Amino acid sequence: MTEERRGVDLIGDVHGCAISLCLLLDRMGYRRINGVYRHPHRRVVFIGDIVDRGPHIREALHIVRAMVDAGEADIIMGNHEYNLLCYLTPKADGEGYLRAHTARHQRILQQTLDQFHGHEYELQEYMEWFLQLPLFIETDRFRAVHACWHQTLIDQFVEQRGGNRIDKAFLLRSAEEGSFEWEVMDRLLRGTHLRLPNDEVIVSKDGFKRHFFRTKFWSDNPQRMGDVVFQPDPLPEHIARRELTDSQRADLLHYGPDEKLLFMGHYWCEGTPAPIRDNIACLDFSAVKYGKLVAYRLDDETALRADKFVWVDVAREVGRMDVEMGG
Ligand SMILES: [Mn+2]
Repeated sequence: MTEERRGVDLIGDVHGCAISLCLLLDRMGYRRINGVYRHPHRRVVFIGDIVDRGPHIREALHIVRAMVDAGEADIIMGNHEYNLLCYLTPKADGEGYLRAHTARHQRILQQTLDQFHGHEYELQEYMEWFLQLPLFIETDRFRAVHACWHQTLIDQFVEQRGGNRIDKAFLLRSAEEGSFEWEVMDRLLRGTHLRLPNDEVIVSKDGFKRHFFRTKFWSDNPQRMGDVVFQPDPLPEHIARRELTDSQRADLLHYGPDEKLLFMGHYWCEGTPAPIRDNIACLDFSAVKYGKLVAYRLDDETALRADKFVWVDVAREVGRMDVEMGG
């Protein structure tokens, strides 16, 4: 079977849920051969966010990287891989790090740092690997990006870089808010958002204070803030009812219904996996919050189908994982 005829299984945010990842791969017919999960006529695309929060982050990275190195999978960068890179990369002038070591930032990646304690060399190697991960993938059948397909930025990026990857200099510049590099990483990996009016703050379920809410980039002619919100924490009623201003509307992107199939992660969806629209699917169903680890099994269809989602319900992953950690 030629490479381009292989079916593609796209997998959403793993966040250290390595046992669930093994169960999901097993359920889809992948078998571990010499330490690498393989399928006779399918391959995987990981949508990013392998790290942070979950109980088996090193194991999850090991499984994913072994597949990528063996040509059994591709992976695009998630905002958590990017954040970790920035957290561990000193600024060019040596004054601190690209991502400040604040309590808030540290809390998000604490499990990753803890689980790599005593494996600092391995972590450093993963940082080099993260740095060269593609930000997006486009094939004749589909597109994949962690949070938001922004065609204008992607076109500019490809023109400037001749491909879909950053490098160290790009990473350093991406720490400067407002730079082109910052905008690319922010939009593609964190998505679009709007500021809450009147300096209001939402406290998310996991205790983070937020001045912004995450927005859809596919709404057709939205009128109110409630029409574009896309996150598990609902907007307070008085904010949801608020009319969008022209400039806010101009900031929202529109991924049209006739565009290529698009897969993303990132958004902490809940409930039963299904397409958002015929050509858009989110594969993040909050695995690390005891939701679902989700895959979409893509073949030759040109409209997404609800019956092609596969998932495992994530149980509390306890104990040691029996994963070969060599290499
Ligand atoms: Mn995520």
